[in-house]
Amino acid sequence: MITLHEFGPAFGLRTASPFGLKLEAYMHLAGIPYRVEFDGNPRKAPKGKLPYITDDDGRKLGDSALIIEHLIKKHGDKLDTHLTAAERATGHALRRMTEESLYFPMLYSRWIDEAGFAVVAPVFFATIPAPLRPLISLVVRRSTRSALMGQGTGRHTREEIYAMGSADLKALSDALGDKPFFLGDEPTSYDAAIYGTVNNLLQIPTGTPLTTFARSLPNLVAFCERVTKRCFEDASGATS
Ligand SMILES: N[C@@H](CCC(=O)N[C@@H](CS)C(=O)NCC(=O)O)C(=O)O
Repeated sequence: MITLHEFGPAFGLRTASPFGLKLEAYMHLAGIPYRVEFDGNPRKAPKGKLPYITDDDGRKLGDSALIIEHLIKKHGDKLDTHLTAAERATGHALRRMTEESLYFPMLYSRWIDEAGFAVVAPVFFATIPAPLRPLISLVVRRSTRSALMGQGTGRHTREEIYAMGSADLKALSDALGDKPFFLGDEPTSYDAAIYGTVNNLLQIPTGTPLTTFARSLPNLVAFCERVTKRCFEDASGATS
């Protein structure tokens, strides 16, 4: 069975990582069995980032998009075969916007914004011995700040960063409209990807303008509830 290595649960999320949650949703929707091993250290991962998988044959694979490509080759394409080329293009653009644009304001809201960090740090660092927490906070925040500077988002003001993230959220909400899923009545791999990031944003009460704006978009909130229900709740309503 596949082992998914990802950051641990927090704030009611199965994993506080957008890309781990995306893979969990994808494998649930595609009916691919897996087990989870929680890991807090990306340095052991094949690409230095979490999540990664260890497949049945012991092979380790990093990057959620490459992992899904691998799963499709191995298990068949369970979610997207009915989509037209134009629908795939739309899904691709929305997924890229979510993962390569919206993700960075979300990262900023957790790690750099003092308001967000005050909420996440006690939970994310709960298992780290108290005397080590200040040092770990410093190291993680410094590396996140440097990643955000390199990518570009970190060069903007707080207001600009949240305006950019909110514009992405508004575009997602408008693209979804009143459909149950982004490309119609049934969930696709693109829904799994968008869900991973948006639900991470919605569930963590950072109190930042980005989270507040996300929570003001009823169709995106309902979309995430729908995917959670479809993937992780049994008939009694209990969450697995
Ligand atoms: N493109 C990768 C992104 C993975 C990623 O950014 N993971 C973050 C956590 S959400 C990480 O491991 N960060 C730790 C680091 O960069 O050191 C994917 O789709 O899996």
